[in-house]
Amino acid sequence: MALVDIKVPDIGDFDEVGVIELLVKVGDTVKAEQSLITVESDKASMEIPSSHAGVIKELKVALGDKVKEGSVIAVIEAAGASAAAAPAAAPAPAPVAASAAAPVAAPAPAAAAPAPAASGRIEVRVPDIGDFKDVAVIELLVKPGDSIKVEQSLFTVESDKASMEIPSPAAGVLRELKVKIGDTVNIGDLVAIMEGAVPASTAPIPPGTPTLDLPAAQSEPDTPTPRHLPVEEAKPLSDGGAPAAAPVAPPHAPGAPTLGLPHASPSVRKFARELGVPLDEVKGSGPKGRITQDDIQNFTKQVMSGATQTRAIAAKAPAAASGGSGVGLDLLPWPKVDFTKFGPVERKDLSRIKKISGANLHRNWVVIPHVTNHDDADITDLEAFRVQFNKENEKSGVKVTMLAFMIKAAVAALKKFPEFNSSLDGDQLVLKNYFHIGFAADTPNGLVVPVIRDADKKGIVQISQEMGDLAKKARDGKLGPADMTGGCFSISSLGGIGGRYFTPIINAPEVAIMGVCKSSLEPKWDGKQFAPRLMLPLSLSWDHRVIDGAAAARFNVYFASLLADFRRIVM
Ligand code: CAO
Repeated sequence: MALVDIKVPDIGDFDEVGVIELLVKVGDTVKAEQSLITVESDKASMEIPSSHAGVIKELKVALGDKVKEGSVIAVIEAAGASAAAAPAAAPAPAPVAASAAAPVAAPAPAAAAPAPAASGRIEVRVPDIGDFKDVAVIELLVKPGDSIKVEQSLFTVESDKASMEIPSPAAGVLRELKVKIGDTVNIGDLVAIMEGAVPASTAPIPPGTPTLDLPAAQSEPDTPTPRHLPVEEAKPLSDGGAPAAAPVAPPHAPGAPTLGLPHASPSVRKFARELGVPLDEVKGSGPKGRITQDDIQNFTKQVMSGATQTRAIAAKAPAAASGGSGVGLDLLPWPKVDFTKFGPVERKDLSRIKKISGANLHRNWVVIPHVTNHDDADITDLEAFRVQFNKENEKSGVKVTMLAFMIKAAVAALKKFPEFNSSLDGDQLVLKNYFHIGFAADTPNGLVVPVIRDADKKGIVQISQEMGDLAKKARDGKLGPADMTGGCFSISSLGGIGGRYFTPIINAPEVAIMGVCKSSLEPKWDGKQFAPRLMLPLSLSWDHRVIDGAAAARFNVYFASLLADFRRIVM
């Protein structure tokens, strides 16, 4: 038994590639050639196999690490191997560059400088893709008429160990694409006709030479192209004649299980990473469920519009309690505690309302960039009027509440600042010409938000009456969907309870919410003296994707000014 360092073999011209998946863990027994990790560049993803059978004693890489040829990825206690015999990384395989026009017979180095170019028809052929036979075309990345840059990926092929994009060997206009999705291709197949600058020197592919190369082209120095892939029978010998750590993988087997990773090309993976899209939650619309760039864009649009949620968001509250992994948001798993160790406990199911509202609140909190502005409204005169009015109308049976005045003030403020009466829909803002105002109601089963429809067309007394009816319905658990949908803006009042300020969570797809707390008498300077004034604390939360801070401050000031002098509402 000996400890053997397993190193990254020759992976071509890359300086460094990212580790995107660990396929084994410490303690695992692995076979020779079993894949240990998956690495990825912007053009290819590939599995790095073990050069030895044995038990993994140490994993030297973590997700996100960068590795390059010679990096030690694991230490294995290898059966029957001596440390001295441990192979180093595989020697560079026979270099092969991409074919463009007629292939040249003589071998040439991979990084061969391009010879002077000529202009005209270019036949693009499949470059050396190692010993793979009948590799499936799974994605077309260009179409006839497109202007193509050198190295631009034309289509993606896939084996069971790697997916790779076939780059163009030259710049020009694509005249004809000779392959379609589902076709299988082999080295040398004519796949496209282009018109443009032809690199006169193309890479040679000595027939029958086993190689580890991936498609290559005349690379620009700073845009390395992946070349090397694990291939069967490609076992270059080390200097001493011992088997090198050249990775070996079976040839493409149609229908064989693919990588544990979601089905997507390297460039799509990169795109998803840049947007922070969890690929395993995206439904692929390509062949065999392959995820395309459009799928990523559509997923992002849906998340942003609130039409869908990532698993991390949707499952957070309930999953958190049940020990969700937190992987989607890169959070620590929810703590799992045996509370009975510390004292007696009881368990109670969350109410149906709490489960639904919890998931919605959590989505809104995570997806919307909330900002909350606090202010105070002087409601001394309005409260005096309200009390007086209620006294005069005691017999009517309707009590006018401060909240009804606030609903009316909200309508006026929405009219003055229309972006507060909007919803985001992808890249568009939907501005509403109606005024339905929701109010948060506390019920024994949890929080609900009934909606006063067309509040602009109703008087304060009618609003108070409807609010009373809806609040009762809410407490009795009798609100229907029609009572709770279509809101433009919400008010959450804790005024009857207490507190100073808080951060109300926006009720998506609305873009703002007003939170109010308990008013209190405060000394205010009137220019000559301190006078007692009844001050109402306001907390306006707003969606920073739609509303700017200055607009929010103006909204608050205007809202407060209406409550301070309600005559302004008719001005
Ligand atoms: N400051 C001081 N007193 C206030 C007040 C304020 N801002 N708002 C209400 N009050 C007083 C009322 O005048 C009333 O006093 P009286 O009984 O002496 O007249 C008392 O508090 C109770 O009012 P209320 O709560 O019954 O009536 P309302 O119209 O203010 O609110 C409703 C109705 C349904 C919104 C409320 O009962 C409720 O459920 N509030 C909780 C909302 C909530 O949970 N929000 C948090 C959501 S998390 O974002």
